[in-house]
Formats: sequence, structure tokens, C-alpha cells
Amino acid sequence: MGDCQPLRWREDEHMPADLLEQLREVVGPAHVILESEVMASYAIDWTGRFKGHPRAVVRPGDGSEVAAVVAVCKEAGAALVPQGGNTGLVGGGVPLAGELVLSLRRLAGVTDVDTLGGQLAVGAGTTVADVQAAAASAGWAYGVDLGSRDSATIGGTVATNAGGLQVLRHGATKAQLVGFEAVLGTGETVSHMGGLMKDNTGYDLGGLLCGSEGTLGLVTAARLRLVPLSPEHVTSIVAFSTTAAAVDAASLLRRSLPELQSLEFFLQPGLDLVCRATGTAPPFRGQHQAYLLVEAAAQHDPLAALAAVFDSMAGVEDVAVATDHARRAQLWRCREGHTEAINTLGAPHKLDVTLPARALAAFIDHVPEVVRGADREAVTWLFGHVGDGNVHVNVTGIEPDDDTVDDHVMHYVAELGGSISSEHGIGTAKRAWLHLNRSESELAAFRRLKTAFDPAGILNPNVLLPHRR
Ligand code: 2HG
Ligand code: ZN
Repeated sequence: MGDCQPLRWREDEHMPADLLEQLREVVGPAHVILESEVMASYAIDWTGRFKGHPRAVVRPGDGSEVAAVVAVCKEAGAALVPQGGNTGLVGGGVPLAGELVLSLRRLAGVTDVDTLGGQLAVGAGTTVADVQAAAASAGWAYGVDLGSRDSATIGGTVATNAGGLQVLRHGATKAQLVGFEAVLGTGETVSHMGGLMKDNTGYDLGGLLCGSEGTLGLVTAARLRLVPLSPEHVTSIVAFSTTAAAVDAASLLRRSLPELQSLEFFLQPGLDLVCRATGTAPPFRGQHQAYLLVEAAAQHDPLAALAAVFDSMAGVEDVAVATDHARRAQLWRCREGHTEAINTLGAPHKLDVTLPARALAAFIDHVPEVVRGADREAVTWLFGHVGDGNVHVNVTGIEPDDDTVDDHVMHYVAELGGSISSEHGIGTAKRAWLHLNRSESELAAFRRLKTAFDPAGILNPNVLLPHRR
């Protein structure tokens, strides 16, 4: 990457036999995969936009094997791309330059349930859904939920500081992380799994690793705070005449409904596509400009509180409300089905951005024009987490490598005071635009951290940090 020591092992070279032997010794021969058919699923991201060629996939079974693999790779100058459930959407977990894939999926399992303190300790390979289930069995809930819950792993969600559907209530992954164990690029293991809620004993290394996208260390375990279970749920879709009315209603809901758990948005073209591509039933007969999906969750039935807020909203054209599981799932499908439905049109460009509240409605209304101005063939799909200003700008009809639209949208977002990455990370997809949000001195500090944590530059070297200009 030019910023750390150069790798001794070039992309066009074969895997050195002694490295292969050492890796086999560490993890066992069955867990060093070389067959291209078996490696295929590790080599491509979920969207199909980012395709790589791993030299091998290494599957350690515990934290000490991860440390040994990193030590061996550091010696050999071999770069590693850490991978969990491979649900990332910015090319951050795919070996685009012949790196080895270090799969952390075998580090799965709940290792401690602290019912009294409301915490869980889990291996990095545990899925979010398994964490949610373990929390529920202990009478608690996990505060992070996301569409890819069945595949996304805790290690990956910590590495990317994943957000999801409940950020407005519980915060993103960083807000749940009360302990971590990780292997740095030096091969050293750092562990701070005590889980004390108040612990001001120096640098917050877990907080630093959270969102570092595997460039500083590989998270092998996490201790997570839990939140109260809310057994009573109401899900609703509200149809609005304008985007501005939907954004105003979102603000009203945030300030007047403490039971608010999720606040999502989508538009008519996206809803039509979801219904067409996934067979989901449309929530209304008519067509509307913008939709909010509102979920309230509490100990007691939140329906009356929700209805009271609905009564004072302007611009509402229709409302669908569900309390039973099947109907709620059907309404959620209208929002969660977007990712899958858009992929049926070919690999999209995914621009996951945040706008300040004051610019949100204008951005949603205007960004399709910005996209068309950059490429007349491009089609824009908009949906996301309106409760925290996070818009998922998906663009189809453009080549995977053509960044013209990305460039226009990213500049537009920055001009409006927004962030070019809300919750998916920078990955390889957005590193060229990081300077729009981060100053030269911040980037210099980033590089010094990278050098300190990963002096050989072997951890995810093609991710996050921009090439020097
Ligand atoms: C979501 O909110 C995910 O559904 C995926 O973050 C977003 O597909 C996307 O662009
Ligand atoms: Zn999202």
C-alpha cells in the first residue's frame, strides 16, 4: 500500500512452500484451503461487484491459532484479508490483490452469559442472530439488528462498527462493545474482556479497533452489553405525499415516542421492485411518494402511544399497522427486501451515506438527478435508516469499475456536510474519497496508528487508508 513497509510477497508470485507448510502446522492441513472451487465463496462479495483471487483461505480454530497465523504471515510478508460472514458491501473482506483470506468463522460460540450484569462474551465467528438468541434466552436483548443477521458475524460487525435497524435506540456496535480480544499486526494478542461498564484506565483500544476494518488488528472475541427485552412490538408503514413530510414525521416520532425502535424509509420505485422481485404483497393499493417503516417496542403494548403520534403528523396518505408476527414480517419485507431485489438487476454500486437532518429531504429528492447527470443510463434506488440520517444510495446500470457516479454522489454528500460512509465502512470501494471527510492531519494520524499496530502492513492492506496522493 506504499504507506507501511512494502510486502515481500508480490501478487504474481506463487505461495511459498515453507509458508504453506507453516500455516498447515498451525491450523491443520484441512483448514488451509487451496482448491479454487472451495475458495470461490470467499473470493467474491455478496453483491458480486468485488471479485478477488485468494492465494489460500486459512481457517484458524481459536485466538491462539489466529496469533500464530499472523506471526507466520508477518515473517513471510504475506498480506491477510480477515473475513467473517462475508456480508460486507464495500469490498473490505475480499482479497482483491491475491491476499490470503483469514476466515474467522470457526471462532463461533457464546463463551459467557452474565445474566446479572447483562453481558455476553462470544467468539468472533458467532453470528448476530446467534447472539440475539443467546441474549433472549438470558432474558435480555442484543441492541444491534441487521438484515444480514443470519450470516454476519460479531467479528465483522465489530470490525466495521456495523449499524443496522436499531441505532437510533441503542447505538451502533461500538456502543455495545464492553470488552474485546484481538491479534494485532505484530502478532501480539491484546485482551480486555473484563466488561466493566465504567473503566477509564487509558486508551480505548476496543473502540479504536471497532470500525478499523481489520487494518489494525483481528478481533477474535467480544464482550457485549445487552439491553432490555421489549416483548410488545408494533410495526407500521406510513405513506406520505412528500419526502419532506416523511422527514418531518421522522423527527416528530424521534422526539415524542420513547418506544421507537426502528425508523426506516423507502420510496415507491423501490417498493415496486421489492414486490416484483420477491413476491412481497404491497402494503397499500395506491402509489405514494415516500414511506416510513416505524417499529415501536416496549414492555407494554405501544400501539396507543404510536397512534397518538400518527394523529399529529402532516402529509400522511395511508397507514398500515401490524402487531402479529406474520403481518409484521410482511411489512418489514417491504424495507428489508430492497438489498436482495436490487441485486436482481446486476451488481449495484452501494453508497451508504449520512446527511445532516436539515439536508436529508433535499438530498433524497435531488440525488437521482446528480446520478443521471453523471451517467444517463444509471438508475438510483433510495432507502435506509431515516432515524439517523443514513441513506443507502444504490445505483444500477453502471459497470462495476466505473466510479463516475460514485464520485459525483460522494462530492454532493460532502458539500451538504454529510458522511461518505454511515455504517458499511470505507473498504476498497470508498478509500479514494476518504479525504472528503477526513483532514490531512487526521489521515496522517491514521497512518501512524496503522504503522504502530501493523508495522509490516499485512492486515487488510488495500482497505480504508487512501493511496498517498
Ligand atoms: C440495509 O440497511 C443494509 O438494509 C444494506 O445496510 C444496504 O443494500 C444496501 O445498500
Ligand atoms: Zn443499512
